Amino acid sequence: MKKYLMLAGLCLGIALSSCTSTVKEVAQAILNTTSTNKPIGVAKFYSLPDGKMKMDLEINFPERADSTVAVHFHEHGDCGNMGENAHGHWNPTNEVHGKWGSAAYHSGDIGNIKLDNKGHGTISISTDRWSIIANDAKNIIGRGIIVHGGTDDYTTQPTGNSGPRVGCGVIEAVK
Ligand SMILES: [Cu+2]
Ligand SMILES: [Zn+2]
Repeated sequence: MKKYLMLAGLCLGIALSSCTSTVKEVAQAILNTTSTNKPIGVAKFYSLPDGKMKMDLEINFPERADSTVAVHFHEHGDCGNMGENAHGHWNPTNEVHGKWGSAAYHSGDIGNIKLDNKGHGTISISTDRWSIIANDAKNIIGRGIIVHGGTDDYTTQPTGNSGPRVGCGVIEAVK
């Protein structure tokens, strides 16, 4: 009996320790301007205990102070050619472009982010549309993140008419 109790205690201990270590950063993207390759933000991705993933995106882009920028995940993790090499919106579920959380949208349609008078803005999103599992359609590793110089109208296909590609980063695994 005593042995079983000890075993139960041990299992509980393991469960607790795995519980406290589950919210860990698993991926990150450093965003730079496409024109001068200057840092303008960072996206950090976390695995949550419920299997979802969370992104904390922070933008510091003084040149774009008091404006709204649109952010999307694009297909390719290549920021060359002023961000054009990132290609179109990443769309693993074959949906139309749209507003995050609406009836249909691309899995990287983060949408518009308002920047304050210093060019600072943040957004946090938790979703089951992303993973970091190799060969999974939902795998975000290696995708591009594009910051656009205009606003996403959430309607125009397939881009939201979001304007030029002013910032770019690549989602990379954090070991
Ligand atoms: Cu875009
Ligand atoms: Zn889209």
